[in-house]
Amino acid sequence: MATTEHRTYCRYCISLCGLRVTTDGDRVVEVSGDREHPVSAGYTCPKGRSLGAFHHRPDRLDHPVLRRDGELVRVGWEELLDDLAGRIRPIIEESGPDALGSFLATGAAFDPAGRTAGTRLLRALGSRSAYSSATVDTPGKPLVAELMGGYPGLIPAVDHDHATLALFVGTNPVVSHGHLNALPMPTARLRRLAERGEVWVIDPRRTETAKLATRHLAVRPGTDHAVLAFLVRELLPEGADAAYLDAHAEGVDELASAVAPFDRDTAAALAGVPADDLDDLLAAVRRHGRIAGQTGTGVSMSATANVTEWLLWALHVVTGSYDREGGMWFHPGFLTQLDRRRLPHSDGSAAPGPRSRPELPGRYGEYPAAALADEIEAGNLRALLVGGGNPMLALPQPERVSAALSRLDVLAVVDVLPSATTALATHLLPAAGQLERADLPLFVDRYVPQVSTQYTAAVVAPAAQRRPMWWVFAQLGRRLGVDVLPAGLDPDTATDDDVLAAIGGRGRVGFDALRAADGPVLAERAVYGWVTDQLPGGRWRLAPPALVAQLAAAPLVPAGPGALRLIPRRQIRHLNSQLTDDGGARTGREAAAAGLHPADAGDLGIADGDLVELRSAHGSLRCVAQVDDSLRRGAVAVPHGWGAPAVGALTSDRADVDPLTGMPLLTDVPLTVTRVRGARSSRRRVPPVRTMTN
Ligand SMILES: Nc1nc2c(c(=O)[nH]1)N[C@H]1C(S)=C(S)[C@@H](COP(=O)(O)OP(=O)(O)OC[C@H]3O[C@@H](n4cnc5c(=O)[nH]c(N)nc54)[C@H](O)[C@@H]3O)O[C@H]1N2
Ligand SMILES: Nc1nc2c(c(=O)[nH]1)N[C@H]1C(S)=C(S)[C@@H](COP(=O)(O)OP(=O)(O)OC[C@H]3O[C@@H](n4cnc5c(=O)[nH]c(N)nc54)[C@H](O)[C@@H]3O)O[C@H]1N2
Ligand code: SF4
Ligand SMILES: [Mo]
Repeated sequence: MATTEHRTYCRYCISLCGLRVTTDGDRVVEVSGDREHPVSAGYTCPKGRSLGAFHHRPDRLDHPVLRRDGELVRVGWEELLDDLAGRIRPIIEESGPDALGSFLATGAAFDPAGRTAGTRLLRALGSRSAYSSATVDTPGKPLVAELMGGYPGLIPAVDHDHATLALFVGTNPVVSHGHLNALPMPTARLRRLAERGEVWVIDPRRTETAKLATRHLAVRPGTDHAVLAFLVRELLPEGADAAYLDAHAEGVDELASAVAPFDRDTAAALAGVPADDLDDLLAAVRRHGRIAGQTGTGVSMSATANVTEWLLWALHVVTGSYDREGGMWFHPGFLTQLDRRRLPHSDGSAAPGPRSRPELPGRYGEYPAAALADEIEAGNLRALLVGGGNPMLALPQPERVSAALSRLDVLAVVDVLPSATTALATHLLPAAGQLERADLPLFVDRYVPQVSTQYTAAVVAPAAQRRPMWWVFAQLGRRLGVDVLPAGLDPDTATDDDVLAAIGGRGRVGFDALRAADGPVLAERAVYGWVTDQLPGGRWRLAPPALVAQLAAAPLVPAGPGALRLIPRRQIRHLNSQLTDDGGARTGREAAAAGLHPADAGDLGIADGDLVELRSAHGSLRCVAQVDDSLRRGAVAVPHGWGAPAVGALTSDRADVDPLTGMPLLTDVPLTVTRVRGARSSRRRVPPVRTMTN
């Protein structure tokens, strides 16, 4: 058997694990971790290892498909693109360019050529209706970076080589492999941190990460800000890096007033943790002097997302931990090289939202996804291009989203597999998957824990009629009379490499050298000291008025302390909605269940495996209960991405939206849980959630 071995990297999550893929002709016969990879060193998770199976899945989208008189018809690319352009053209003529929108999400973040083409298409046509998953994931993070540091793209990264005190707030990297800080080989990296010093985890669940930590604070959901405000309050008079603050910060007094209400007892009562634990954490910060802390979706999806992120940043600035060894460095990106540029400054102000939701903030060239259904219902958005996203299961209120998407004149979906969204498509465009295209991690290389990148050639040629997403958008653009590709490239003749060279050719190492390396290239393990000098006026703004106001408005005592609250969680074998439907083969050990603390379950007369109904102010769903003693009492953990239960039914894109970012609140949602009567007899035991972490 003449087999070939390829070096590539996984594009499911931001860890970008290095892979060795063996092919035999057009068959992928083996996928394993790349032991020589400088960041992932042979590590992979079950998702990455399943990429060979993914490539050959019988349900992969292979042919362009058109919905004609309600029937799905397989057509050729020419016919599909001509039809699509022919339907979009009159919509733009009648309703203006904003009537054409895009939703480019997780799958597109890992496909820079495709995402760039999608963005350029919309821009060239003059449409402002760009949406993505970033506004249901983490909009508070760029906002805080902008308000405090003058630039939204500042991404603090844990100094894994020197930090002695690490703090993980609302993130479970052992399962997720990180939020904006990737953690490939999470167990090994966390153990190394814990051996060197202390690792603290703040999470209502005793997570897989918490189990590797030295300490765990099981806070009440939505109250992280209280813990951080308490720390800042106590550190300002004792434990702050006064010299750093004098030289590099403004607003110290305003910050001190803002956190003044969060004394030890207030913070402990609000967060629902023993005050002694807060004393211990404070003592740890004073002892270590520096801290390396990061948040995840447990924070970024909450009502207190912005203030928590702000106070974590403030904690770093107050202790002189930012941009310095032993704390957090800022990731300049291998390809983006922010450390070699002059950063433009901005102040966090927003453009108005779309017409139906003008109160929502437009930022970074996008509207919040919370406006998507309203814009369609209002008739403002008539055609939508979806690339690498599944809005049906990512957004609140799936029933409403479904009705809205079904009303569109055009729903064109570029994807690799069928999804809840492709099921509604008028035009289905089969994309080349991650093994079928050359790539560079242009938009995600700033999340990996070192300054490195990797070019990959396509491991196998695109099968069937699958095409790169850049080609799809460029061909559509050509039919609509606009040039989409950079550098004047011709969509009929350009290659993946041509497009990548045009968009990612300005890295530390030129595109040709990256391509010649055909594997990972490590530039530095960390870069310190490039941000502080570039701050507006040379100073961190410690007390942005918008955040001070949000903190002042946050309650100081828990609302309904005994009530149940929905919290999110992730599971190892699927990524959002991807890989949840795997013919049962690999996801069998994961349950789409609602986790409940044993005492809460007992109070409600619920046993493991019972069918339960979850109800919030926004909707309800039914699923199986899973009694789980790793949860804090009151927290009900429901994973997202499953079609049933579609947890979005419990959340709202209208009622519960953060005013500064337009982020729908997805954690700390009040809810009731009841056993569905008569269901016990048909009770099915849920297999235990076994976390595979390698
Ligand atoms: N296996 C897998 N990996 C993934 C994904 C996936 O679906 N599966 N999704 C990817 C995506 S898109 C993202 S954005 C990242 C997210 O990465 P993470 O943010 O690390 O996501 P989670 O693992 O859900 O961790 C969130 C944690 O927050 C906790 N939490 C909930 N509410 C609160 C709260 O109010 N306060 C605090 N302190 N904690 C809270 C939850 O218990 C949970 O442990 O993961 C990525 N990686
Ligand atoms: N209630 C609740 N809701 C949530 C969350 C939560 O924790 N709780 N999490 C939120 C978060 S963090 C996020 S990021 C969003 C996720 O929102 P999305 O990004 O919309 O969700 P995914 O399910 O990851 O959808 C990715 C799609 O891309 C496709 N895809 C994969 N690879 C490729 C490719 O190479 N090319 C193309 N063209 N397509 C590809 C997949 O098949 C899939 O259909 O959901 C959010 N919604
Ligand atoms: S952790 Fe898993 S999904 Fe993420 S890059 Fe590595 S192999 Fe892929
Ligand atoms: Mo996300």
